[in-house]
Amino acid sequence: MKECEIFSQLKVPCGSKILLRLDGRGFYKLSQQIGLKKPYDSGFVQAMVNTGIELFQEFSPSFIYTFSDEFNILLSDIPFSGRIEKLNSVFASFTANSFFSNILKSTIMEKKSYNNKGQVKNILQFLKTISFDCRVIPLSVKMVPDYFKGRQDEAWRNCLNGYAYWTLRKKMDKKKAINVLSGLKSNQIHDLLFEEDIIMGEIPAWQRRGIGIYKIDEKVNVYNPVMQKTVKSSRKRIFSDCNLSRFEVDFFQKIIND
Ligand SMILES: Nc1nc2c(ncn2[C@@H]2O[C@H](COP(=O)(O)OP(=O)(O)OP(=O)(O)O)[C@@H](O)[C@H]2O)c(=O)[nH]1
Ligand SMILES: [Mg+2]
Repeated sequence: MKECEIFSQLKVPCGSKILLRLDGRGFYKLSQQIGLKKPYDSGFVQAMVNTGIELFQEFSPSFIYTFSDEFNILLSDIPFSGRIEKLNSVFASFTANSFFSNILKSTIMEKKSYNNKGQVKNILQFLKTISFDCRVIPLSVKMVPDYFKGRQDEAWRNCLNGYAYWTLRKKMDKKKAINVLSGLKSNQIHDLLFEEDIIMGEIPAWQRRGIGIYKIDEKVNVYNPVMQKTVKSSRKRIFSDCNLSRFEVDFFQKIIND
């Protein structure tokens, strides 16, 4: 029967950079069920960042970029000999498990507002359905910056539309809000928000540009027993960057070469 496992030897192409994109399944419904703040819920975002850090600790990629309910993972060494079934299934299940425990911490365990046992049971029941899809995207080295620029543009569109939609929803129903927004150009959305005292340039960078997780050099003092004194050294540490600039080619040259 082994011959029926026709996809098991399907591998990523040799010589390519490999990108994995994971996306939460049905997270709109999840956001409603667990009562996330709109358009951004800091507990949810913290759970995404913590999950990104756990992915980094487990698989040592070059870079992870997250916004909304997605993770973009630029692999360094390609695990499982590049077998696509393994990459998709292991990354998706690892991410779902990690996100489940992180969102549990930032909702039920930290929010004092769920004091009713029935409500907690319902939320727990819903959190058990958490799953992520995963796709494998082979890219040439040259395409890596463009890929991330594309995702960052998507984060920005999400941010602008999210603020506009939820600002309008304070005054009108869903249908009307969608109607008002349809066909508006981005400068018109800016004006609409400006009238409500929301200046998009002042929104936190992590909402406008997403969050990057990567390794940085850190200076540390270590005791050298041979010299019998404390000396300066440097070591790498995982860093979650909530203050990203707009992605440029240079940023990825450093990430890929490190
Ligand atoms: N309220 C709130 N919702 C969020 C936040 N981050 C992500 N979301 C929700 O996550 C959704 C992500 O978009 P999609 O991936 O297109 O929607 P989905 O429901 O997950 O659909 P599928 O991915 O196709 O299964 C958004 O539409 C939001 O509803 C947040 O900080 N606050
Ligand atoms: Mg989704």
